[in-house]
Amino acid sequence: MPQLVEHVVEAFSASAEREVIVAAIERLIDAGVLVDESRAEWETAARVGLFGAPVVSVRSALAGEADVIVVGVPFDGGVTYRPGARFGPQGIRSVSRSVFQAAEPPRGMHDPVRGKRVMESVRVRDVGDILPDPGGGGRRQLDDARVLAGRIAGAGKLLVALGGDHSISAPLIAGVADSVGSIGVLHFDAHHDLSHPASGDMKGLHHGNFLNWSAGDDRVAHIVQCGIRQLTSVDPETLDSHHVWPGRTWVDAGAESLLRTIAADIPWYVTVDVDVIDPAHMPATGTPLPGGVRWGELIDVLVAVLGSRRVVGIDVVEFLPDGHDAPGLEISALLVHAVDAAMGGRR
Ligand SMILES: [Mn+2]
Repeated sequence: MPQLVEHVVEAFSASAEREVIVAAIERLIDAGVLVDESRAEWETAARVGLFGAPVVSVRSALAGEADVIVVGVPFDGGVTYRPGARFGPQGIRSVSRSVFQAAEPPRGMHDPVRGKRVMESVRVRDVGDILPDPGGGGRRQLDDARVLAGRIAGAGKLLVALGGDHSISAPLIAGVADSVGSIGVLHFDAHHDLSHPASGDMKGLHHGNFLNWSAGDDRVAHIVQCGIRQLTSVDPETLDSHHVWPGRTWVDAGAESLLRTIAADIPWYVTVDVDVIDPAHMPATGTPLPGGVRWGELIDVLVAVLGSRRVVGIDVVEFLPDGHDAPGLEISALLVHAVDAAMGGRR
C-alpha cells in the first residue's frame, strides 16, 4: 500500500536523520527519479466530489489543474460530547450539487441575489478523504492532514477542508504555516477552543482546545475570533495579537469594522465551526449552544472579508449529518460564496 514518505522513514530511522532522508527522497521525486504515489488510495474515499467536481489524485490536483483543492478529514476522535463529525465530508458532498454544479471547463453559475456569476473560471478538484487509521487513534490521519495542507498551500492552491471535528484545524493550520510562514487565523465558533498557548507535539489535542497550538505557534501572527458565547468558569486570558468579537457583535458592527481587526499584510486561514450558527438553524452539530447568528449573516460577512484578504485555507467543522438535507445544503452555500469571495481576494 502506498505510504507517506514521512511514515516510511519513521519506521527505520532515528529522528535526527529523518529530515535529511525525507529531503533526499523529495529531491529524487522532484528530479523524477522516484514517483510520488503516496496518496493514490485516497481516490477511492469519495466517488463524487464537492459540487460534483472531479475526484483526482493529490498529485494531479497539485500539478496545476486546480485553483481549489478539496479534502475531507473524517476524524471525530477529538470530541468531548456527541460523535458523528466523521460523516461530515460525505454529508456535505452528497447534497452539494443541489446548490452549485461545477462544470468543466468552469463557467460558474449566475447568482440573482448577488447579481453576478459565482465561481466563474474557478477550477475545483476534490482529492477525497484522508482515511482514518484503524487502531491508530487518528494520529496518522492528523499528521497526513498537516502534510497535505502544507503541499496544497505550497502549490499556491486554495485549501478547502471538510471536517471532521475541530481538532483537525490544528494540524491544518500548522501545515499551511509550514509552507507559507506567517499567517492569521480567523475563527468562527460558539466556543473559544483556547485554554493556554501550546507548542510542539499535539498531545492532548481535542476539539475544544485546537486553538492552543495556533496561539502557541510563532508563525500565527494574529488570531481573530467571532461568535464566542460560551460561559467559562475562569476569566479568559487576553493575548496580544488576539481579537475577540463575542456573540453577534461581528455581524452588528459591520464588515468594515471587522476588517479593521484583520491585518491586510498577511495571508489568512479561516476556520468555521458550524455551531457559530444559532442551533435553531443548525441543530446538526456536536455541542450546540443557544444564541448565535443566521446562515445568511455568516455568509455575508465571509463574502465581505474573504474578498478583500488573501486566504490560503478554509475549513468547515463540527457538522454531524442528522438525516436532514438542510444543514449540508447551508454548508454547501457557505462554501460556494466563501470560496468565490476568497478566489476574488487572491486575484
Ligand atoms: Mn470549535
